Amino acid sequence: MQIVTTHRNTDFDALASMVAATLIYPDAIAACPTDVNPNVHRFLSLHKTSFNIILTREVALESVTRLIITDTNQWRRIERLSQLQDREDVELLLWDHHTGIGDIRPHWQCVEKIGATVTLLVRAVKGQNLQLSPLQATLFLLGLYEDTGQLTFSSTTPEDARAAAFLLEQGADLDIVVDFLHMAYGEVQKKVLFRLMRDAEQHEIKGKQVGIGVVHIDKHVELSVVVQLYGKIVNADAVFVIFVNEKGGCFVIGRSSVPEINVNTVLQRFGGGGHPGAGSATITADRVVPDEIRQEILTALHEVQCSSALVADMMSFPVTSVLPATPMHQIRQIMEEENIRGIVVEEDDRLQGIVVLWDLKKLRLEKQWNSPVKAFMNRNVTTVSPDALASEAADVMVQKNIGHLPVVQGEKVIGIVTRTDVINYLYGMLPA
Ligand SMILES: [Mn+2]
Repeated sequence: MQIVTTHRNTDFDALASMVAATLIYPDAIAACPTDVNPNVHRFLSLHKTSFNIILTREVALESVTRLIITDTNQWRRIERLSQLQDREDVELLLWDHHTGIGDIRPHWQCVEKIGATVTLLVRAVKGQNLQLSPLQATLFLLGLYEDTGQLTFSSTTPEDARAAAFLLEQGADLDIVVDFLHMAYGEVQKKVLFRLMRDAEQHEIKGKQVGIGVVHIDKHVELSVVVQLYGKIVNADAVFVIFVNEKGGCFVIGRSSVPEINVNTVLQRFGGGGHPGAGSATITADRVVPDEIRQEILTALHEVQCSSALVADMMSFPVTSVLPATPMHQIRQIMEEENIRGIVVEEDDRLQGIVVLWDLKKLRLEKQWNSPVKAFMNRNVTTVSPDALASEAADVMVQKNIGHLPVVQGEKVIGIVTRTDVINYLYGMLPA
């Protein structure tokens, strides 16, 4: 009998590695320790029947011929099956990412410094072209994320990230992953969270809920998870927390879950940055008054919100387009039927020109209605990129007095901005 096992206080990397090993060694049975971590326990109580897992105490020790150990190199962490350590007729295999000194002396091993042990097994799964079920992929991703802090721990390797990509391709369910991953909160984080709950202010800015807090800390710890959790608990669209250290310096962490609030833009004012959804800024000026920073964030939020809408947010699509050979009478018909004043002319997915209602007035003779649109269209078209600011597009249209601004990505027209779109934008009637 072949047995796979793992360490006591089984975490997700351990459980995932054990289950993955049963794919690599199809004749092996997974034997799980009795004491597993609480979140693993919760996972197993729901999914136990989906995996073929027994308890270590159910293993008939005398019939074991091969023992595959995952995620530990120490016998003392192995429940019951450590009794097999001196049996010469048992072949020992080890898969682990702990490179410290251990006392397990395997006959064969795959031990590497890598973010998660399961990454090593995913490598073997890929190598053998094995297909994973979405449930297996989900469990493996849980293990991988737990041991790498969602790929943020410094122990994370590029291969861990590639393994995560592979598991997502295999159908790993991120909702389930998030549900079972418990972030590790230390005492400092708990204190910070408590103070935020007690002291942080809630503001409503243009219909969005924003939490802003100031917290004094004397120890540098991982704080972004707390900021994120606080935002979730108070159901804020965005949160900004100013951390003040004992030297008087400030560190701001921002998170946003709505496109209207761009954390990167707000924190750039303080020399920081990041992404629209997450960012930070370190303020090292001599005199830092947290309350001034708080005020400036609020000011930024009021300003940024009106100017941060992008062309992609305001444009109309799909765009009505025709081929250059389309006769003018058809252009007139389309404009009437669709009640539009401008039509884009494209060929092979490339913008060739634009024809607007005004152009129809150039036609003097009846037979001209049979001429192709390319004879009357405007070839010198002003365009805009979808990630330009909405305000920029509005400025261009006002300055050039044009009513139609095609939105172009590469050479392809993906939308159009009309005067109606600009008016809706200027009067704040963009869809939320
Ligand atoms: Mn591990």
